[in-house]
Amino acid sequence: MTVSSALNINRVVGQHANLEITTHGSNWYYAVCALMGACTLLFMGLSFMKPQSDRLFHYIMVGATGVACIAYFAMGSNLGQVPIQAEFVRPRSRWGVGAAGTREIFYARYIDWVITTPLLLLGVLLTAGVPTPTILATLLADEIMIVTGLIGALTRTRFKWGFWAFGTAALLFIVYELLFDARRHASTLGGAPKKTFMFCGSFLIFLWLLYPIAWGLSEGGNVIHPDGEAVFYGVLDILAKPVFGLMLILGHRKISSSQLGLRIRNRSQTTSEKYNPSADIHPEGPGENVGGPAANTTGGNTPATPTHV
Ligand code: RET
Repeated sequence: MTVSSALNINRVVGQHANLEITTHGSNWYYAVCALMGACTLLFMGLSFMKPQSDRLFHYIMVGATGVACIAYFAMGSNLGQVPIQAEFVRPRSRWGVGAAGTREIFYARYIDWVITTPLLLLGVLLTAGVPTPTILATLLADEIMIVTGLIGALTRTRFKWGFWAFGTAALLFIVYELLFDARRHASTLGGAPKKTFMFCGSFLIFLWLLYPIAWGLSEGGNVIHPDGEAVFYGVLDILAKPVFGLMLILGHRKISSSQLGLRIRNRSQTTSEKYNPSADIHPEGPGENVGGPAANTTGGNTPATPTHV
């Protein structure tokens, strides 16, 4: 039985591909939706145990799991998808594809990722104390990676692999940035920020490199069934959001925002104090590493020059 026969709404709203998720796939998507929702509440709850000025990383994760919860609700309901003619039609595949013609492509997945993957990256880059312009460049690469992945998934012909290649190049840039530049910044900070960055950064790199493989087997090569695609991406997303989020938030228990070069006002400060730019003058002078923590060359845990956030 396909999900569409289980859910009447899809007789009206959803478009049907020859190859689409079954009720098993739909149930799995709903289960991940529930998990993402529960984690959103958990991260919200944990944020209330910290002062408002130390909640940035909680808010980042609440945003990431909250958006994923909605996307998984859409996918479980067989919505946010469109039938696309498969480039490789596999009438009798060992992996259960076994259908000709069109495959169900969930564009909702990419709308989730285009919003949430920059949040995950931001969490890691801020932990390492990377300067703002470099953070922006890395987030741009991330957006390019997701948008090219979406366009490739919606493409019928072999041109889809061109988009995959652009996306993978963008991912390699992100990996380079984390492995070389961000790692150096984290080492300058030392202590808990360095430890948290190393832990979360290497986990992120390992996981993210598996996504283009999942894409190649599902939207790209039409090798695995949409139910298999649901499990592959679902497991990756659970590791990349709830599990990664817990690691990041726990890692930040002993890190203050000022230690990372961030300047976040307290509620009391907003009424009684005005922002004083002269307090933020960077030792390297204007134009260099705008307020970023790389100025902290003393090593160890000394607070870096704050960036006004
Ligand atoms: C695509 C296809 C194009 C090439 C590349 C991709 C990489 C996607 C990644 C997604 C990460 C998603 C996360 C989601 C969390 O819920 C778009 C699949 C390189 C890395 C972390």
